[in-house]
Amino acid sequence: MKDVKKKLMILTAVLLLCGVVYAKDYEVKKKAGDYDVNVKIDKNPPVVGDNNVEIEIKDAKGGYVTDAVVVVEYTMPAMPGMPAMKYKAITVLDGNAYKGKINLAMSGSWNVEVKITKGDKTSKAKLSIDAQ
Ligand SMILES: [Cu+2]
Repeated sequence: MKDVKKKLMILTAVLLLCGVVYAKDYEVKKKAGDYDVNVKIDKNPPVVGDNNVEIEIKDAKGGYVTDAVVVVEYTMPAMPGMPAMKYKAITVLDGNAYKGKINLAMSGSWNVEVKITKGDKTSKAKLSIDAQ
């Protein structure tokens, strides 16, 4: 009896360990004008509800851009029984990354636009995510 418990505990530990190893962030690299944009979402795949987003932006020289205003717009086109949805999330700079939260109202494909404004210039990175 004790042996079975021990085996179960080891099995659980192995499963937990695997979970930790494979629970990777959802990550996409995109170009926005001259910028290299790296978008990370803490859920993989992104989920219906809250998802934390982390955005790193590098200029053409490879340096972090930390003085921009970064907004995330996410939309879903109209579908039968559902009007088009459009939301906006602001981000706050933390270290070298802009952090924000997007709340996906339903599962399916969302168009995400990262708008980077510096001075009077706005650059956009577009991606699409599939919420589960
Ligand atoms: Cu929808």
